[in-house]
Amino acid sequence: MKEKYGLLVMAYGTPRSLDEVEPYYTHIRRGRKPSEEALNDLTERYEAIGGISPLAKITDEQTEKLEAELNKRFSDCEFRAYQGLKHIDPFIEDAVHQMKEDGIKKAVSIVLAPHYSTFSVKSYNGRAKEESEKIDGPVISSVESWYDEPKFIDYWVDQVKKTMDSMDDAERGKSVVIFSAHSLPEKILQNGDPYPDQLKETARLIAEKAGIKNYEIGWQSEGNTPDPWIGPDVQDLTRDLYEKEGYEAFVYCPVGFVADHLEVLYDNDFECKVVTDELGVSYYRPEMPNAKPEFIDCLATVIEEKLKETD
Ligand code: FEC
Repeated sequence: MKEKYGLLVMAYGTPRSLDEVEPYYTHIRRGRKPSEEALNDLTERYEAIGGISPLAKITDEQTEKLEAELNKRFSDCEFRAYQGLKHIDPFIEDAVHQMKEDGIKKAVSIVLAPHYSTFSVKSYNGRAKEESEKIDGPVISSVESWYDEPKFIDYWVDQVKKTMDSMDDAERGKSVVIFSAHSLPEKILQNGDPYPDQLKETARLIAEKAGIKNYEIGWQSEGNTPDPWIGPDVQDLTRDLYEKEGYEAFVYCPVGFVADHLEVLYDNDFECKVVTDELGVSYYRPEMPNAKPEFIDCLATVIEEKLKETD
């Protein structure tokens, strides 16, 4: 009989209707209800991208396709996928309980975010392991990061090259690529969090292979809290680069994310575009990985490598 393996796919989660925005936002704020104003602001952002975020559908598709790809690659075990979300049901803990109920003894987990940080990946993996230990659930081997996986780098190299090829020589000569990830409070840096260095390395690897000389690191989607967040923010960076370097085309690559969702469709495609329109320069944003075959192949390779390590 084939060995059964749990495949725990963890992701941020998104409200599936406007009614779910409040409980979702409250969960993000660790149980504190948002003010009326903050809630309206978030609801308006969802409305601006069409009512709800496509993230739920994309995460489902990524999970299903990854399960199928792993079952194709491994003939001696059967992978069964479980989705565990950070801020909405099915929560990470629900997925761990379901695995136990289904008799899963061993599982491998991956977070659909390439860069490790104490705020994100550490908390996803910690919640999964803690719950499993509490209920004597499956032993979970967790992928910690995959920001330098060659297939991930190649995905973005192809996208950047495709974007550059769509420009004429004059525009290409005055273009800059901005690689970005979600900002986090600056206090994470005090304890040597690897997040910023991992983003820098992703950017360096993509730029080198795509032959891009003009590139910068930016941070986006900063939260609405009084403490300082890692910068420069992508919008400020756009203005600065325009003033200091005179670039005329801006290519935004939000490589810290893997799907079309609010933080890309609003924070890049709306907010950054407001700035480029105001400056009279071109806005480009290559396609996100979503559930494209080459990205599923990348995730399956990351899992395969993790399993080799734990054998
Ligand atoms: O619904 C969607 O389409 C968007 C989903 C979404 C993704 C996402 C990714 C990350 N976040 C990270 C960190 C933080 C921190 C705070 C924070 C706040 C929000 C809010 C919304 C939201 N995030 Fe998010 N994030 C997404 C959505 N995020 C909505 C609340 C409103 C706002 O601030 O805009 C601040 C929390 C606090 O108040 O203390 C910190 C990180 C990622 C990338 C890694 C990952 O995917 O886990 C890091 C997708």
